[in-house]
Amino acid sequence: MLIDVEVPDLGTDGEVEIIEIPISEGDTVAVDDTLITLESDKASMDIPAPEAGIVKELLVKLGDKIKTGTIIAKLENSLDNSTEVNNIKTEKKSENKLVTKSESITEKKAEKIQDNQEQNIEKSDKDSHAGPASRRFAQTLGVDLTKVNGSGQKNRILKTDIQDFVKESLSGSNSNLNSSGNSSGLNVAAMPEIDFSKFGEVETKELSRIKKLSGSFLHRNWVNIPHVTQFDSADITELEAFRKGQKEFAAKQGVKLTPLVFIMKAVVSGLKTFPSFNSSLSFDNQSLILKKYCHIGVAVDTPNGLVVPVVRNVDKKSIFELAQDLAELSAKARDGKLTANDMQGGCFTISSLGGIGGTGFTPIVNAPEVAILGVSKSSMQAVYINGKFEPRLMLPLSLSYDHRVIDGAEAVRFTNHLVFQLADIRRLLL
Ligand code: CAO
Repeated sequence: MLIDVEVPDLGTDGEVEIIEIPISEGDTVAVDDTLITLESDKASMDIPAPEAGIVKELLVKLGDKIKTGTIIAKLENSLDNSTEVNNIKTEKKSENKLVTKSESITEKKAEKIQDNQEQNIEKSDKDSHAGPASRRFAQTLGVDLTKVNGSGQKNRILKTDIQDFVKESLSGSNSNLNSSGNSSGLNVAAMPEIDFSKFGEVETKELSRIKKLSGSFLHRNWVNIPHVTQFDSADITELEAFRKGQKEFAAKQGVKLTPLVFIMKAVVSGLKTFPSFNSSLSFDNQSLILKKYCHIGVAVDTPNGLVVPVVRNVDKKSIFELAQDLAELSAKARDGKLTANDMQGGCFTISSLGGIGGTGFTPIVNAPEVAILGVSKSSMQAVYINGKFEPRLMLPLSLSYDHRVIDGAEAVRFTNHLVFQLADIRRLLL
């Protein structure tokens, strides 16, 4: 049976604009599915399908102005496929009541439709301009509408905008899905804007360009990567004795030897022994890209903020060459002269705060790398060796890693390896 679907009593004689048509001819709709959305000055309202069926003809288009009684579509009732046309007319029994004449729609059902419509009437939200159907759709998917850009008239959010938003979220380019939805996205309350001058004198200083940039990368990495940090400490008593013994010789070669270059060599040995540490996840997160080169990023503290220049081919360079590279890159960094190329292509990062202090920290993985080594200040400790305490210079290490790529056991093997290499750097030659 073909039924004419009319606009029910809108409570006004005026015309109202069609702002959304989520269906097309040929679509199958269930009872109460939205056929069109109307918007007046004050409210928007969905017109639902009175019956389940197939939309045989759509008689209106986006932007049309229609009023109570306008026939908007011809619907083929799914229970009866005859082509007989039955007009289901809306009768104004009382103000704001929708009742149909058709025998196929009972009084009860008509009331249900009316209830549904009254529930569907919502005031346009100032922050997210969306109709009831879009709102319900967003709610079902757990989407926070304030995060969705509307492509409809007056930036109205359409269902397709919500679909696009979800697609984008699933592809990993944003993580704004509501935690009540099926996604694992975040639903974090926004920071309130606080007037600190209420509590005392303040001064506002703009963040440096580097801080703004690195802040957004750090935040992205912190939120997107499941981090775990593994702690250990390496006995570098012999290493330090050797380093100090070579200081003069190094100075004659024009370089300054610090523990960092030895740590870089130990890390390279670790990357060769545990290749998953020298890898990146593919864009779709389905495979691991293993790198055959060893470029190591070194975090450098500059007056304008943190930068991470990359020392190339660390596996192929001598300790002095590395010290030279490190001195050049950190000078360039502090002078603000690093190029984009100087900061690209790293396989693994070392963040050394040992020259400053601290006993341990949890560095943030520098994506697309999968691990980062934090180095804190070495100190003399009483270490129990062969039945007695001995004074040993211990170097605290903290390895943060991407748990999607590296398991805890592998991480401990990696730090064990670093500890083993640093305890006797002759092993680095093996
Ligand atoms: N334990 C004890 N002493 C250490 C040490 C450690 N782990 N690491 C370095 N030192 C000593 C050095 O040997 C040097 O002392 P001497 O002159 O007596 O030899 C002194 O500390 C200063 O070293 P340095 O910091 O100049 O040199 P470096 O090679 O260790 O580090 C660089 C170079 C560029 C990494 C460093 O200057 C730097 O910027 N570190 C900060 C990195 C950072 O900010 N990380 C945080 C990132 S997250 O915000």
